[in-house]
Amino acid sequence: MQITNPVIKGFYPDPSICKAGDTYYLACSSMQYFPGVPLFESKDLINWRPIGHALTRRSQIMLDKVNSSGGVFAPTLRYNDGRFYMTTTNDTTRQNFFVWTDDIYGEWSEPIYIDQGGIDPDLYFEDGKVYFMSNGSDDNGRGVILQCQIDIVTGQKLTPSRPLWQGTGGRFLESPHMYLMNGWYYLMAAEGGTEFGHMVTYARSKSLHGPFEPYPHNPVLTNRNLGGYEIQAVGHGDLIQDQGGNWWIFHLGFRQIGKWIPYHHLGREVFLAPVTFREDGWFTAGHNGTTVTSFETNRIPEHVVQQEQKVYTFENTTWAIDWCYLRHPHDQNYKLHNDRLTLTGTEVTLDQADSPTFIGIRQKDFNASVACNVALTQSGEAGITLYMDENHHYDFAIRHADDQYEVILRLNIGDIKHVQQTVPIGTNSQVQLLVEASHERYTFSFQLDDGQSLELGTAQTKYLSSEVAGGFTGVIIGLYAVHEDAEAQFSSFVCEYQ
Ligand code: 6LW
Repeated sequence: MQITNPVIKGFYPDPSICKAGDTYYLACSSMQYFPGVPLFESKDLINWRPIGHALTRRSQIMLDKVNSSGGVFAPTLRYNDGRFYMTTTNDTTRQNFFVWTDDIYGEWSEPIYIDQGGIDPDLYFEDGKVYFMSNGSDDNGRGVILQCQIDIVTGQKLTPSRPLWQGTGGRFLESPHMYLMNGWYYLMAAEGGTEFGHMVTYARSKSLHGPFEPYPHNPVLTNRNLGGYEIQAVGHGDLIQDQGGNWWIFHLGFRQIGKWIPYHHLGREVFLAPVTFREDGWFTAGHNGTTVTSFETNRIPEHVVQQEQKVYTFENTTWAIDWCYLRHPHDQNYKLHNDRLTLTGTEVTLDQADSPTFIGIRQKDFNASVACNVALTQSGEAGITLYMDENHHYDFAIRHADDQYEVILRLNIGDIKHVQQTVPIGTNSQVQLLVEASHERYTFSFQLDDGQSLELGTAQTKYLSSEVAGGFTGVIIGLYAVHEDAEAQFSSFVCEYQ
């Protein structure tokens, strides 16, 4: 069958995967968004269904005023002896912790902290013992993977943290995962940074504690030499063996806007590539060590069809699963119904690294049309924001000013905050906002109840990219209300991908 990448689209970085019975589960990082650590399930490795999050309670994760792209970094998801474990870093508080659950569709435990620094923690279970790894640095400041044994009940360290492997010399050695296969321990990691130089490297040893011998042809997977190719920044992966015994790597990458437009605004997404173990015990990954947009494979049964949800509405999504808030929400400002949403604004604006009244869904592909009815019942401003971070967002809204209403398009690109257009709409307090997204541009228009419609202008997607804004997130289609007297009703939301 033909597999098309990415297998999970939109801002879902740092995938980690495990298997329980005949089902695969996958977790991603979530930075400043809440709930934290989105979870997915799949029966065939190709079709992934979102099922919830690991961090759903304030007590599990401190997100108050965390900087954008701070908060929840890369997780590792593991299943051992009937129990799921998820370990991650709160990069803002610089704490590593894990949570566990016996029901992945339910709630997870309170956090159990581990006194080892670094990011990208990993858990490895063997013979009743549990080993914890994260990245760190040695006495000379060089990146190294650190390992200690922990008590899985208390999180207490049972051994000192020991350096295991220094990688192959690429910058930002991170994302360690440990696997045992046919008598070899494989220590896989990422190097090169999560941008265009990203790569997957690995080493192996006969002992869990090393010494680790690097794969002679590292990096085993990277797209860093595929200039202009749509998929870039391939790295940070996790291995899984399928029911048929085949190995795969799930990893992050991003899709750049165009061949000569090396920017990405959809965030880091989840990609899949085959892994093949050779007779000498080393493994190769991808297609000539790269990840491609589509490939043929006979490893997945022919009857499996790769499906994709193209339309997202209030009715066919679940608030707690598909939507997210900026940091911890003030619950009283959100009324979530099946077919409509009521938001109450506060003084907190979208320009602050705080928690404005905002609920969003990831932009999952380049070409999309978004429509939503917005009715403003009092003063203030409410609408749709294409949100990268507090300094980079395009706001398209209805606003109350001088006893009249207007539609406003405001572009926020770093220090440049520009009102592109305002159109007075008299006493109309309700509009239908429409956004057409293509690879390179967003086009904004609106329609009034009497059928009148008007285009407000366009804006380039690349100014919302990570290359402009910095950070590790992607564009979220946010519905928002600002100003403490603002109350707005949103209905008939449709986001349709071509
Ligand atoms: C993550 C690090 C990375 O923890 O990005 O791609 C960081 N790699 O490993 C944030 O997601």
